[in-house]
Amino acid sequence: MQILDFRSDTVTKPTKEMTNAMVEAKLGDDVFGDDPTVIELEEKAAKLFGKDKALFVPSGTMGNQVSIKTHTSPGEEIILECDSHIYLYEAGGAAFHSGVSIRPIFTNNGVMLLDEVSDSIRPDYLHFPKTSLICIENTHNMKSGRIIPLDYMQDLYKLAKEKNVNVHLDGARIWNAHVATGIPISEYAKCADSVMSCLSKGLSSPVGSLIMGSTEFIERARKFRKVMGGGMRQAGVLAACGIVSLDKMIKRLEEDHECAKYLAKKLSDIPWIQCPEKVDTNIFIFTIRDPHLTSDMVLSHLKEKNILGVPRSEKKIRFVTHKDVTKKDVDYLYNVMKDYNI
Ligand code: TLP
Repeated sequence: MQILDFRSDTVTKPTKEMTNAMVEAKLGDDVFGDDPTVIELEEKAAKLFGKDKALFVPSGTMGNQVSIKTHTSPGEEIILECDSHIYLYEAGGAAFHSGVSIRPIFTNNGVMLLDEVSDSIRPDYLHFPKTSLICIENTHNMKSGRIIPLDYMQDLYKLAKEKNVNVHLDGARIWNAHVATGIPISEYAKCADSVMSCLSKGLSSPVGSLIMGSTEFIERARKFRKVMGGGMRQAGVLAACGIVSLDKMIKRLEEDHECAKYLAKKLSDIPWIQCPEKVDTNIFIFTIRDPHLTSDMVLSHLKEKNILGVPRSEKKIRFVTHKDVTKKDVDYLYNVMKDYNI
């Protein structure tokens, strides 16, 4: 039987159009700066985000790490939300690559209170590190794919600029926020000095992410991408998929959102499941109510039935909807979960 893979939207396989585009791609050497397909992708992305320039990078993690490195100097401090990807899932990269300390702000919904952000920005004082960056994540992965509201982002950016601090947006899934709200991507991007966004999640490219920013920022970032080993040669084979992602795969994210809402509705009638407060996009993180059950127990049962999800803690499990799962798959998942004998 086929495996139903709800672990992440990163598991999506490239479309036929992508594999054709890979074969047809005009190639150069991107470290020499002359791969025409990479140039085309970067120009398209810069335009979409309303920034001067874009830079193609192998992964979202590298995109975030290169951005932090470009914005900061060792010994400085960055502010971010306690459950953000940069804090939880990048293997301590900000300390490792950039030598910065991290000031996490605790929230229930991914929205850092402006007063707390303001209080966390260090005054100029001998004993303090300099606060040089605030990072935000939209949509917020660990808060069940929640959309961070645009007006909040505008207020946060205003505050940051008043305090002379830069803002980096981890917009790995900003496409999902755009599709769900109808707000242009460039409006979100206006609230940040740099943006990272992934092609290899719901947009289904096999590999690749982008960083967008000013010309000066991207030229410095290019150097750090090289330092981190992210300079790729005939990268046009990958960029060709990225172009298909931008041209053809954004609008269809609506289907993933609808599927996630369908999943949430179905699973809400299972007594041992506590659903998230709301499901804005394509991520569904639920809590196990039963005191005797753990995530690992539930997931290994599901695996026996050919369903995959990921643990987010001992009592939390994540399912993500994407192009390669359907409502029919959700029905099967629901039946397996409903019949789980606890
Ligand atoms: N997230 C992955 C895992 O690493 C958790 C996933 O399956 O969701 N920012 C955000 C908000 C992300 O969710 C991710 C990937 C990244 C950055 C990093 O992207 P990659 O995996 O391309 O390094």
